[in-house]
Amino acid sequence: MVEDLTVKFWEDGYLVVENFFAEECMDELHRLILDHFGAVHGSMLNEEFWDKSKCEIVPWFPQREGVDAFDRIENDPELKNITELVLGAGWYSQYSMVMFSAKGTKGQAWHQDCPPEARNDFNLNRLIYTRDIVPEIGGELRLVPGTHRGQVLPAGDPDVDFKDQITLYPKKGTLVLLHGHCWHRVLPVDGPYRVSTNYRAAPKGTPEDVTDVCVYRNMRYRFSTKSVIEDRAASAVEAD
Ligand SMILES: O=C(O)CCC(=O)C(=O)O
Ligand SMILES: [Fe+2]
Repeated sequence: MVEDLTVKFWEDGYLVVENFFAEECMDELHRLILDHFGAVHGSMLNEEFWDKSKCEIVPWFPQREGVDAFDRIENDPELKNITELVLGAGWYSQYSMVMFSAKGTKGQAWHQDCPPEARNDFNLNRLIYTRDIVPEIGGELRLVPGTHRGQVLPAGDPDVDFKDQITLYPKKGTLVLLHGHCWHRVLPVDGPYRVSTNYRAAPKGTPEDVTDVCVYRNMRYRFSTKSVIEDRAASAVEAD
């Protein structure tokens, strides 16, 4: 039952629901994503471009550009229902963001999307995958279950392994709900490219800019001013 799933979400800080979205819908969005990145960056099937470009993750906000097909996920009654069960009444949608990573890019280092000290201020990542995440391509989603309860990501080497980490391989049509305070990262992309789309939401009363400051193991970074607001390397301790 969907209610049981939300209990699981609050225990673990994440939840995976396979086959949440229809294949045809994923195919349509995937085509639009490839069209967009192809138009912006030249032929994206030209691997040399990606090999030479220094792009890591390239974001795209399709709903801000009026690409209506992306509204379909936003308005999906099942997605609204599970979001409401997790976040409670009055939650709101923040934005949808497609994240594109080219071959040879590093993925994302361990982070929390927003500072965990304000326990009630957090974003909910509602991640959808329009293509399978597979070991041959890379870009796996790695996280440490249960770390969403106000635990700050320890300072230290960005490329560490944690004892209790798990690795997810979401399939096309899978929904992953992930608490913004839960420690997570994206592994390097070895295959041609990797795509995910995040429909971020937040509980009632959460500041809209809650994800402005991201916590990495070596720093806290403020996106709006493009500045390091805390150098954490100095306070690094060995992680387990
Ligand atoms: O692309 C993913 O699988 C997760 C990306 C991420 O860290 C996020 O959306 O906050
Ligand atoms: Fe994140």
